[in-house]
Amino acid sequence: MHTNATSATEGDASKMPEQAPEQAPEHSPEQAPEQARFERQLDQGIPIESADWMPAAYRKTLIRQISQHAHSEIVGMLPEGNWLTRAPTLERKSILLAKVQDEAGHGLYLYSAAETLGVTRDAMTLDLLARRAKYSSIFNYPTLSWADIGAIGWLVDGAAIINQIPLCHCSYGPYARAMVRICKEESFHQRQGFAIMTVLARGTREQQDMAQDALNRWWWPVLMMFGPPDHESTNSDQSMRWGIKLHSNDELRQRMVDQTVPQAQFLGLSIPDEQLAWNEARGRYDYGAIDWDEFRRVVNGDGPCNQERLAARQRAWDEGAWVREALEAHAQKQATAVAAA
Ligand code: FAQ
Repeated sequence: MHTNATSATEGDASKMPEQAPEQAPEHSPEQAPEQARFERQLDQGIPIESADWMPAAYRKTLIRQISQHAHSEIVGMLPEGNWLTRAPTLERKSILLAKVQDEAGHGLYLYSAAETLGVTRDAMTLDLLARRAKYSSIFNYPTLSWADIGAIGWLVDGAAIINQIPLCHCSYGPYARAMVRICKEESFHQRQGFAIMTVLARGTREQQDMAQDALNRWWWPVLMMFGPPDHESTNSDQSMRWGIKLHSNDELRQRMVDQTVPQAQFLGLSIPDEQLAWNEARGRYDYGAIDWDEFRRVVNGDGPCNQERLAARQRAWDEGAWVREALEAHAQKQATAVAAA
């Protein structure tokens, strides 16, 4: 394990643009005009671009969130990849293959967006492997049946869309622009998941049971995807002031419940929550208590598949060493040829 590399979130000082060194105080008196311009841009909804001055803490928070998002997309390929060789038909197999490849693309756009902030993809990957960076808790759960592929598309991509559509309007331009295409593709993913669930829900008794079992196992972990309850969310206040987050964790979670209950009813499946009830006064659903101990355990490395997921990423990193070396050698050869010319 390569734990000696510079942490992306701690910052690789040699790669940080000069105007915002990672270790600098929030802003010096000389930077007051820049800070004022930054605030003005936020107030007027003008995107912050990579060459603009930005507070070091804003840069650091973006690197944390975007890199964790990128890691989630890449690690998220693993549970679904598990079913590529066992998809029930050739058509389902090719659709799933396209979806998993889309997730790889999302990871790449997001790593690229984070790189505009002065970190390298290698540093971000090493942070993941050294457990300095997180990825979404949801991908630490196993895919036990084909219905889980339907449930992931329907629920996990459904949650991702609810969380990510607002990010198309977040304050950092490269992140916002990456999210536009990602959200379009996630919508297709959500549809394909719902299509799988529809077939199962209208199928044999055994298929209906598979669909219900998948919903039972994924429902609560999906609600946890939105992050801890607002009063425990350490980053929300600041991130919302900066326009990196546009809605609170609890608000987005509530939208997920409200959107999904009618879909489950349409499928004839029951949400595994006895406290779930329409609240006429609020115009929203009330739902039961989430097991936050489970969430903390999974985020801290003790979920059903954490070790397996990180081992897979470590293997990919080790086995890809020759590609990185070949690219480096090629770049050096090109540079030498250009210099000679
Ligand atoms: N898992 O203060 P907050 C997808 C951490 S992509 C693990 O509320 P924040 C596509 C959080 O990092 C899914 N850790 O944090 C797909 C923080 O720790 P830190 C990923 C979590 O950042 C579908 C601490 O808890 N989406 O599904 C989680 O303001 C199908 C305190 O929390 C994104 O990344 C969690 N669920 O809000 C792919 C979207 N929740 O870093 C394949 C962008 C919280 O301070 C197949 N990210 N934590 O050490 C966000 O919107 C935010 O980062 C949140 C968390 C909402 C995830």
